[in-house]
Amino acid sequence: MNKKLSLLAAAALALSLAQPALAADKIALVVKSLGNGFFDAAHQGALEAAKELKDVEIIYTGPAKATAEGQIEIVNSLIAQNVKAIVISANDPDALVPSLKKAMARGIKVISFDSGVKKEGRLMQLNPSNSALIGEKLVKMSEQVVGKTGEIAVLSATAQATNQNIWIAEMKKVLAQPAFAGLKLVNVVYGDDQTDKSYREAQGLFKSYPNLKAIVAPTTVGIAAAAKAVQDEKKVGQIFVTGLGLPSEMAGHVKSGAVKSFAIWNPIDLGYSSIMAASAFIKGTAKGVAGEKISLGRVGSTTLDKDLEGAMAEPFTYDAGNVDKFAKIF
Ligand code: RAM
Repeated sequence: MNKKLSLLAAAALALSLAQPALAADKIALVVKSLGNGFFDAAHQGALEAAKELKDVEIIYTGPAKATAEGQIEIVNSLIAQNVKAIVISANDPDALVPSLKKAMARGIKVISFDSGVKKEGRLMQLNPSNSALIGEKLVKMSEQVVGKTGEIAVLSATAQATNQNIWIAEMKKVLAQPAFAGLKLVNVVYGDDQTDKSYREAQGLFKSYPNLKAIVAPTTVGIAAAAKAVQDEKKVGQIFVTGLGLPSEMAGHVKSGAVKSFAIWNPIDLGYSSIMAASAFIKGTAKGVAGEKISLGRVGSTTLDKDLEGAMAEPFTYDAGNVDKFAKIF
């Protein structure tokens, strides 16, 4: 090699060393709040998707408490960090729209999952399952423990949570049917997806409604806290708890008898699917139009409806027969 050529080769080598291989696309997974086992499982699925996609880095983030204000701050800082996509489970359907619109105006692909934002604030919403089906399941599981007549109460997450509010509205539609006329929904209270507040709200229900037969908690945090309160206050057999829970957090409560059955979809798959959908938008293979089929990798695909929403899978029911097996997974 002559001197000129070797100098060129050295320069080329220096350049290649200075410029690392293509930087990974940053996808932010913004959850309702940190410290929630449901979102930890979704994060696990997100990491799995990133590994499969190879060129993706996950930024897992969320506020300490499930508030829209906390999420707005986070979204604004993610815009400044130049992330490629934001995947959010929102604490409010409306409040986040302006900051998410700002993100989209800067070219960031925004999708909501689990708890959605209004259509104008995202390219699509990935629902874990069909909302009407979830509402019906919650009522049917209550009927199983209460029987045809009795008082039930809902212990929800936050008052503005999009997903819980939709499920409660669906429950009310089912309860309005003549077949469920004997089930009386006496109150809806909010534990804000905090264990201590949910526990206190459950205790409050025991006091206010001495004839209460079931607490239905469509939140993994609320259902575990309510079941513990039932156990601690020695109300097993008198008040049953049902709703949406994680097998890993509920197995002990099924054993205590406070819970007969509960439901959930696979949160790992939900996190995985959300990142796969976000990646399709980054690559430009997904556009976000009604009727479009969005690929969710190993989970399959979902078709967007007129509101640009798609669903992942059906909820699965857990009881003494299968809870231990799934408790090892999520
Ligand atoms: C809690 C959260 C989440 C919800 C589950 C069922 O972890 O509120 O949004 O989907 O419960």
